[in-house]
Amino acid sequence: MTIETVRVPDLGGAEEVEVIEISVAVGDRVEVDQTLLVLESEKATMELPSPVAGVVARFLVAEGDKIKKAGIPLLEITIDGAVAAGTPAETGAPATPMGAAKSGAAKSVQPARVEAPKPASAPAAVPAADSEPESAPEPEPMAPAASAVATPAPAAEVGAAAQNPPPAATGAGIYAGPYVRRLARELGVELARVSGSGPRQRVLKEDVQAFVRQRLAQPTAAAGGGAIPAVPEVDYARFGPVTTGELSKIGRLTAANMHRSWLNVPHVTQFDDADISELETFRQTCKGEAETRGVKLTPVPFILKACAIALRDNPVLNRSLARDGAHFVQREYFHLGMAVDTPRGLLVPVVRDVDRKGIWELAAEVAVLGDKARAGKLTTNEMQGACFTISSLGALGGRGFTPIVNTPEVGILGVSRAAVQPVWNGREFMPRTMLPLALSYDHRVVNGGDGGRFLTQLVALLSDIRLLLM
Ligand code: CAO
Repeated sequence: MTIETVRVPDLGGAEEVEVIEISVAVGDRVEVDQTLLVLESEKATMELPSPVAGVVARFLVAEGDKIKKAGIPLLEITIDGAVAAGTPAETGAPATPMGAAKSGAAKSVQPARVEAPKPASAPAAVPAADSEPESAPEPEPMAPAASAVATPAPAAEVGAAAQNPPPAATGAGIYAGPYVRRLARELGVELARVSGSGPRQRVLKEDVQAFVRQRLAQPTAAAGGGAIPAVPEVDYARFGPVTTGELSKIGRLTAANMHRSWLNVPHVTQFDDADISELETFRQTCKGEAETRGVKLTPVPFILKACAIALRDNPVLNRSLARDGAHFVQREYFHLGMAVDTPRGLLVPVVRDVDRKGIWELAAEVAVLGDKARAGKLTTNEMQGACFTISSLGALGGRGFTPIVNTPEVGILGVSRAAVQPVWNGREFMPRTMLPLALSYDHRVVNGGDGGRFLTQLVALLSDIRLLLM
């Protein structure tokens, strides 16, 4: 039995080196020059090559160990031809890494300062390509220490491991020094996506740089969710007279909110028309009472009420996605946002507990909140807590539009202008007042079936307002 002890080489003036990576495992067959472990000083990373061919018998250090002296034994290798039964455990060599007494049977090999008989090609420790530049700051701690420990392995275990060697422990499972890890972190590069060109696929500084260069050179569309292509700057004045102006504060906030929703929410919009002929007839009959009450009765309060019922019966539309993307929050209340067009921009006051309020009460609240919005008198509280939003452009016109979900809500109803249309009743065309509806929803939470059921019920509720009482 011949055992080689591999020791810490000359530290080259460094006060301390750290074992930052153990590149092989007990039982691994190693060849001459194969990297055994990686040491890092303040300024350089050194891969320690094997001076002999053989089987790794045991480690006398673990990842994260800091070594201050050259000559400290690091690991032992059973040289080819030696019998595995003579393991270090039997030689009585200590398991503790620092200052461990060397077995008399073991030979000592220091790659940089060779003392023991060695193959002709006894290597010297070479600074790895990812050596930290002079100007680089103090190295950061490595990824979590790996499971390689300096415990003797029984012979049987060595044999089994040699047949089926475990992957070398590297903490995160990727071979890369702290400098490379830090570089990757700073550049936002996921190391797992970089192919390492170093020994044992070790990721080098050059690999990270090449990865970034390649990504930057890729067309944006192929980047798969990377940057948004910039809109080219246009000199409008070249084509005619122009003036410039500043967006209002509300305008800027709206732009930011819309952009956020547009980018985060996979939108689907479904369309349907509600036959509101009976609703309109009923509404006209209420005009007198509306005047008495001093309230304008428009279709909006009916739509609010119908939405609250449809939300109650289709609770998926009354959810929000939790930040972790794996959970949802189910709201048990029914507060509805109502988009209001104001001279200063779009505002969305919230009508609370719509399910518990009657049509007159809702009509009065819609008028009050609309007036407050236009007068710039809404409080922050009056604009918070919505479950779902209604955007009614019915008074303005238009046959349909696709509203943007007001995330983290998951649904929004766009209401367009009702118009009398010929509708086939199976025997004849009848003039019916049809209200175009568009339901946009967050497809991460709401499926087409959920959206379809919600919209179908909404259409039914508005087509037969007796159902609003149920
Ligand atoms: N179809 C036909 N007529 C409609 C209608 C519809 N869908 N909705 C409302 N109307 C009628 C009303 O009945 C009213 O007419 P009458 O006085 O004859 O009854 C008239 O249009 C004006 O209504 P209104 O706008 O004063 O009141 P409202 O309750 O319909 O709406 C509010 C209130 C606050 C929703 C509305 O004023 C508003 O600001 N809408 C704009 C919303 C918006 O900007 N959305 C886009 C957001 S995303 O960019």
